[in-house]
Amino acid sequence: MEFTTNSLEQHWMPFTANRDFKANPRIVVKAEGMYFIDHKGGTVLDGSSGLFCVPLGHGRPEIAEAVHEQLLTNDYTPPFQLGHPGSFELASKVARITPEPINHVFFVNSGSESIDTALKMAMAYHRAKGEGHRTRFVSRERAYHGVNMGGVSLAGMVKNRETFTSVIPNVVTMRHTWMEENAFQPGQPTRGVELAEDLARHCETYGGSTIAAVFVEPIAGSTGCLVPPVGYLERIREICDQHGILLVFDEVITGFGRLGHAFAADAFGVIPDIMTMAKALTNGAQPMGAVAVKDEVYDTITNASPESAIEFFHGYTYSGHPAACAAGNVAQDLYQRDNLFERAGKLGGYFGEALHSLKDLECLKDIRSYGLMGAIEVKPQGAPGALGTQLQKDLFWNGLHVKFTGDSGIVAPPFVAEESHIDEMIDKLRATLSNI
Ligand code: PXG
Ligand code: PLP
Repeated sequence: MEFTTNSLEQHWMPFTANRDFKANPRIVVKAEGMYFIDHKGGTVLDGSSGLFCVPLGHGRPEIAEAVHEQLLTNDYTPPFQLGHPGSFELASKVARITPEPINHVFFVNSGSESIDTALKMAMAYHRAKGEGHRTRFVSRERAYHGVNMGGVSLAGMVKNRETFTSVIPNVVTMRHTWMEENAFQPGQPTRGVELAEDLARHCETYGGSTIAAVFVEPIAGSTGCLVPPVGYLERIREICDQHGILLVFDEVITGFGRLGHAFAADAFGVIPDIMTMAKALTNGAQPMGAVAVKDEVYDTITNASPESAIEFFHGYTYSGHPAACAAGNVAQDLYQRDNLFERAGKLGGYFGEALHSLKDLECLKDIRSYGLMGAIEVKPQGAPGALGTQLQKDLFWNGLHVKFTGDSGIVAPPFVAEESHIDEMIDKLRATLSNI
């Protein structure tokens, strides 16, 4: 094999059509503010905040300087039985904005790791309570919970699991919440609350006392912004309470302001027991995720062990890495200083209307939106997802980055976007989609 510095062959790219990509690559050489610059010099507006993780826009010098300074001062501290100031500071900042009584934060390096961590926390919690017989988990069709084995076991997207059949057992799924009758409705759909009864039926079939936890994305993100029907999350919470089941909100996309509130839990007024988060924690500048839990979950697990013993046998070499904490601390300060969650909520109104203005386009099957998160779903042409994949490429060459998964393009602008950027996104979407 040839090894040259500009060969594309050796890097096996993630979630990418490697052969197609390498034949006609899309290489980003610079990212600044709302835009990418590609290797041909083209300017590409970032309509998806990267992968929903860059709300402050690209290339923030405050973050770069903090990471630089941190690496020179203390590049790495072993996170097991040692600590450094940055992780405690960041945990306090996160706990300050999570709903009460969610006040304890465990650091990981990605959303996928946050899911595996939450699964283990649920197991440890029930075991500490003498309920180790709760071995079943509930998730949902069309769910995305990352790609580690725990997340794949919970997954509801067929392509992410059909190749990988040896997953953890005892996971049952509820139906997803997309309904034809709700198509093109902005915000929360009015119909579909009865879908929450799937959980009651699982409790009846398997016994609620055998279920450890229910995992839901408050808004299913990767599958294309499926907003929960009015009353749905409230009903899921109620059933969990009736049966002593932990409710886990996967807030990897919805966390840190995307919906105009710190978390989806605040936006929908439903408080889970455990929240997983990742994407916007460091503004995408360093890999990092977190799991935040209610005091009761932390206390139950912690107090089940003797004073000097390790209470939870879990952690990663890079949990709470100093550079990631430095980036996270600055990103969290900027969100607060500039009231960016509030800004996301306000801009969300303009954004939702703008996105829904596309509804006359013949090729569209649905448009969904909430806060600064939305999806346009095209009617499939040929194999499912084929058109979506083509559109993502076409949009890029037309100067707009929108991440498609299957036939849904997920539009999620940075919170620092101006209305003119939203207009530019809509114009580019219209121009490209009109050509189908
Ligand atoms: N949970 C949810 C709800 C997510 O959206 C993860 C967990 C996993 O996070 P990591 O950091 O391990 O990727 C995610 C990530 C897409 C897309 O195109 C979605 C995600 C990641 C990449 C692409 O929809 N979601
Ligand atoms: N594999 C081996 C052989 C290891 O020693 C370790 C960590 O020490 C891991 C995997 C896990 O790596 P990480 O802690 O970065 O997740």
